[in-house]
Amino acid sequence: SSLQIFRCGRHTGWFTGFALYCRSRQDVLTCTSWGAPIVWEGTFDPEILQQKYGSQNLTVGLTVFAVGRYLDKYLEHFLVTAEEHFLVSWSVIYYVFTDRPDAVPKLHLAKRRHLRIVIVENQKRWQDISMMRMHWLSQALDATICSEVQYIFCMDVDQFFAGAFGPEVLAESVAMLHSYFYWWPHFLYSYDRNPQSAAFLGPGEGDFYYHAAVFGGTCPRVKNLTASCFQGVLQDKKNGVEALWHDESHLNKYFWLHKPTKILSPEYCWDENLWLHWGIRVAKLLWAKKQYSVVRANA
Ligand code: 2GW
Ligand code: MN
Repeated sequence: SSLQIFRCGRHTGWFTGFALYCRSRQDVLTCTSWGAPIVWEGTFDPEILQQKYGSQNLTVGLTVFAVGRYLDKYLEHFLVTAEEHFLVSWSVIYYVFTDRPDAVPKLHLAKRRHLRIVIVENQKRWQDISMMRMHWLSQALDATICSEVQYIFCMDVDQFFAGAFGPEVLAESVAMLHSYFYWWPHFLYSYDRNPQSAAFLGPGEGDFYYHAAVFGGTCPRVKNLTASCFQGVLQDKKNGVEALWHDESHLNKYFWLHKPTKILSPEYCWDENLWLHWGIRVAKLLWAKKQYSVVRANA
C-alpha cells in the first residue's frame, strides 16, 4: 500500500470516496468500498513511481508453472516478453516450476535478473496441476523465495506481456479482475456454488470475480494465500468434491475473506478475442491462443 500515489476514501462511503478521490478515470471504478485502489491506465504516473521506488533496491519474484507440454508451447514467449515489459530495469527473479528442467530455454537475461528452476512432478489430471500450484508455491515461498524477494507475482504461463507492467502493480496483497466478468452483474460471476466445497460463495457474497492467472503481494501475504487455498483444495478432496474453477474458486473465496489491498484492471491480463473492451486503454498482458486439442489431449 506504500506504493500507491493516489489516495482512496478509506474513511468515507464508497460514493464519496469515488467522487472525491478517484478523479483520474471517470469511466471506470478506481476504488473499492474498502479503500483499495483499482489500477487502470491513467490512474498512476509511471515516472514518479519509477523515481520514487526504482532506487529502493527491491527484488520482485515472478513465478510461473510450465509442466509437461505447456513448457514447449508457452514458456519461452512468456519469459522473452517479461524481459521486455515486466518491471524493466528492476531486480527480478523468475521461478520456473517444471517437471522438465532440461527443456527450459536458456535465455539471456538483463542485469540484475535471474532465473531459478523448481522441480515439480507432473500430475495425471490437469486440474491437479493447476491446484497443486498452490501447494508448490507455498512450499517454495518458505524454502527459498521469501528469503530472496520482497514482492512476488504468480502467473499462468499461457500468456505474454505486451505493455509496461510497472511498479504500480506492487502492494501487500494484489488481485486482478477477470477480463470476462468485469462488466457483468455480480449474480453471474462464476463462483463455486456448491455448499459442499470449501470455495463455496453464497448469494451476495464475493466482491469481484478475480482471475487466478495473476496474483501477488508481499511474501508473507502470498504465503498465507497459497497455504489457505491449498487447505481448501485438500478439504474438498477429502469430501470428494472439486471446486468449479479449481484453484481460481478457492482464490475468489480467499479474497472475499481477506480483502486485497490493490486490484489490477483487466488491462493487466486481457483476452484480445473479447469484442467488448470498456475502459481498456493498454493491454499489458495478453492471453495466448489456447490449443486445447494439442495441450489437453489425454491430459
Ligand atoms: C492445463 C489444462 C489442460 C492441460 C494442461 C494444463 C497445464 C497447466 C499443463 O499441462 N501444464 C501446466 O504447467 N499448467 C499450468 O497451469 C500453467 O502454468 C497454466 O497456465 C496453469 C493453468 O492452466 P491453464 O492456463 O490451461 O488454465 P486456464 O487458462 O483455463 O486458467 C484459469 O483457470 C485455472 C483453473 O482451471 C487456473 O485457476 C488459472 O490460474 C486460471 O487462469
Ligand atoms: Mn491460463
